[in-house]
Amino acid sequence: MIYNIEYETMPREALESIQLKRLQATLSRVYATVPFYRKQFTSAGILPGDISKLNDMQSLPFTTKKDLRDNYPFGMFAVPMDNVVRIHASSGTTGQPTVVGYTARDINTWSELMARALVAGGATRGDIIHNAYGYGLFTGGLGVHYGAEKLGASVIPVSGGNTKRQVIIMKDFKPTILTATPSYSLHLAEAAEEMGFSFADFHFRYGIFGAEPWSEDMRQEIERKLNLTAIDIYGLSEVIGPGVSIECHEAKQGLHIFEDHFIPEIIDPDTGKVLPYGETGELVITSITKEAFPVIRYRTRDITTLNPEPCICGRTHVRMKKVSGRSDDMLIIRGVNVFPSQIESVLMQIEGVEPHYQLIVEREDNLDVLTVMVEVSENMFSDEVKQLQQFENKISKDIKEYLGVTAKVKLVEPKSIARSEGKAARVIDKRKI
Ligand code: DLL
Repeated sequence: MIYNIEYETMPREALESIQLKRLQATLSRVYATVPFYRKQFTSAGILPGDISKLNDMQSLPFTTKKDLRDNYPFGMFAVPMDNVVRIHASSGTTGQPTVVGYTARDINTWSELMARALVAGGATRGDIIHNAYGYGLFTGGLGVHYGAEKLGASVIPVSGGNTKRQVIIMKDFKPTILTATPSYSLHLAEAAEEMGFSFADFHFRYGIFGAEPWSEDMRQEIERKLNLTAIDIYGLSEVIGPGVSIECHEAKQGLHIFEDHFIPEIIDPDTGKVLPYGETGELVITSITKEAFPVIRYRTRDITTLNPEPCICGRTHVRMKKVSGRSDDMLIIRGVNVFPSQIESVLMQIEGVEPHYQLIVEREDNLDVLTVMVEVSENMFSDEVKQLQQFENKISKDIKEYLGVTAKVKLVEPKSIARSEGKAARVIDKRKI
């Protein structure tokens, strides 16, 4: 099923003509109302009226997270506070949070996009959605909530945390869709098992997971452990929250970006050059319908690839590949570039390894040392020390073979790595402290 047939299956030409109109209107508005954008355009020698075709936008300057921080808290808002009905913020790991605002119309737009997303991910009006994304300043909880209500599904606003109570709710209310971060979904599965339940006894059809990178191998692990079909949803607070893009359950091959609201580009993160479809680089997004907090050519830092091929689901919107990581999450270990998700992929292919791991990076004698802490299954951990050492060596060898990076592997007791109720902290980079 498709929630908004007209827009989601619009032929390319019509879609691009809408994009151009909306882009032009957004540019004129931000130029008139946001001093930051007026300054940016002026220093690039561009007036909003100069943009007469979509490609012209490539001459507009990028907007970065630093720009948002410099204008903390409300400096990037394009409407007076009177018109702002909601504020969210992303905590970020360093420095000031990023603050975003929504008008009543923005909330409507977001709800529609989330309703579309839920339907693409397999939901219908008849579903009961167990929404374990955090409610609060984080956009996940309320984003899914409004979309679910717009669709007419039943939403359980359980939020993150109180994990045991969540298991009881799953058993008693019989929800059919789970929405959570992938890492929290595994925590829920583990808690259910500890309480003597299994997801096989629950009623989930689909899980709609996002807010953090998770590899294809992690998807398989989740589908196996939770007995559901796992769908990837992507978004970021700066652009709207969840609902920028989602996989369709029909293909599960790339995430459709709602292009009637967002214009995506892929750039080379080092040079800023726009790359053609099919090439991998940093995703840049321009929002073309937002009122309170529009962003122009926002550098997401997320690494992906765009695919314009038609999709079996009938949607015409371009698909982005599963995000492999953020350019600022990329680890450089003695000169070798590696994303945490690549290590995750290697780990998930090894039998006896649990989907809980942490990467610790340190510097010893001026050399980078990567330690991979990984949990193993109960029965494996009770094995002899010698066997564990052999297993550590095998994992280390696999990582070296697949990724070319040298890592120390440390097997740790089951359940000893901290569980998250939201986004998992996969990397501790002591070089940065
Ligand atoms: O994480 C919004 C969201 C909520 C998306 C619920 C999906 C589901 P922020 O807290 O601002 O917003 O974090 C945004 O999280 O730039 C990516 O680096 C990462 N991210 C989000 N979704 C995915 C995903 C929400 N599906 C940042 N795969 C983004 C990989 C993701 N990374």
